[in-house]
Amino acid sequence: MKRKTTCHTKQTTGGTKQTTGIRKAKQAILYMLLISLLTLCLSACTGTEIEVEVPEWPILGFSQLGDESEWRTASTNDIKRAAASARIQLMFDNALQQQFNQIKAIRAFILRGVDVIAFCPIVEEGWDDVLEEARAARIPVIVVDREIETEREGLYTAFIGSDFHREGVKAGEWMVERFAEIDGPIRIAEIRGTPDSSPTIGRHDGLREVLEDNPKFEVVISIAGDFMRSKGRECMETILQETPDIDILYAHNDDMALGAIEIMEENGIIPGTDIIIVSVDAQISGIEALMQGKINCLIECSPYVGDDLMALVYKIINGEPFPVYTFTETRVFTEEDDFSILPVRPDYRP
Ligand code: GYE
Repeated sequence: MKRKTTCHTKQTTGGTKQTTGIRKAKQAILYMLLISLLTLCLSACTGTEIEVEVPEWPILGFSQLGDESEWRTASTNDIKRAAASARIQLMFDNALQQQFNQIKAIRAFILRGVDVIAFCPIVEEGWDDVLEEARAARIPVIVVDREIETEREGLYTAFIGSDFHREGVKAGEWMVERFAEIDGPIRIAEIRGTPDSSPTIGRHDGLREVLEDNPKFEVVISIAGDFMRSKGRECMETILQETPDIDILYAHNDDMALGAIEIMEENGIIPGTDIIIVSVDAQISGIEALMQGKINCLIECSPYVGDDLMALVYKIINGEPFPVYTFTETRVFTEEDDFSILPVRPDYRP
């Protein structure tokens, strides 16, 4: 694709990691700068406006839901890196945990006439109107990370993210195996993520599905922690006040597990020994806690979908066949693993 331009040429990129992608993006920016400089010199010398051809990058409007967790930071960095590497111009918006900010950002992308819109929906419901607007503007929409719930057909073009129900099931299966030789009742405290979000719903329901067949387990308390470390601390304080006698803590993400661990340690409880801890994400701090024996089991949820997302953007724009649903892998890492095989984060693919 080629775009005619004058001295006012402008391309933006995101991302800061020193990867091959970033190097390529830097080269591209240098190239653009050189062309702009050359154009400026020529027009200054001749007094005329000169047209040069520069490669046109597709524009992706991306609405990130916030920056509540280590997972989210990794996701944002990965999207920015992958866009730069794939030569996609990223219009990035951080909605600071507010659905109305995401809706506003999507409307701005529609007005701007971006090529593709992608967004990580903070909650499952409430997207119909804005997605109808995108459809009316004929802009394809990719739902990333979390899922949406809608009665209407065809409101989005593709989904890329994790299977949260499967994560809940894997957490439950690990608990069943870990406590196979131990008589019940086994008392579980659950710290949930953001209410009405798809990871919270999937991780909650997936666990329940397994526990239904294993009645010796009982979820004695379940409270929402919004996927934040500070809220994990608050939730653990409540748990210790209301139901101190628990065997397992099941946290819907590492950050909340780590907040809860701080409170346990402040109260003389040994995390991973006095209370068995299972959490979801397997980001770097979670992996470190697993290696220190403070977390017993991590269910992986990968934020690294950037490269697949950018490939999808190109396929959609070019009218090529593409997968409508792409799910990331869900591995289980435990205290019994050989730590040398644990993933190194960020695990950018070559
Ligand atoms: O598990 C949590 C984050 O939507 C899968 O959101 C994501 C979740 C992730 O804040 O850490």
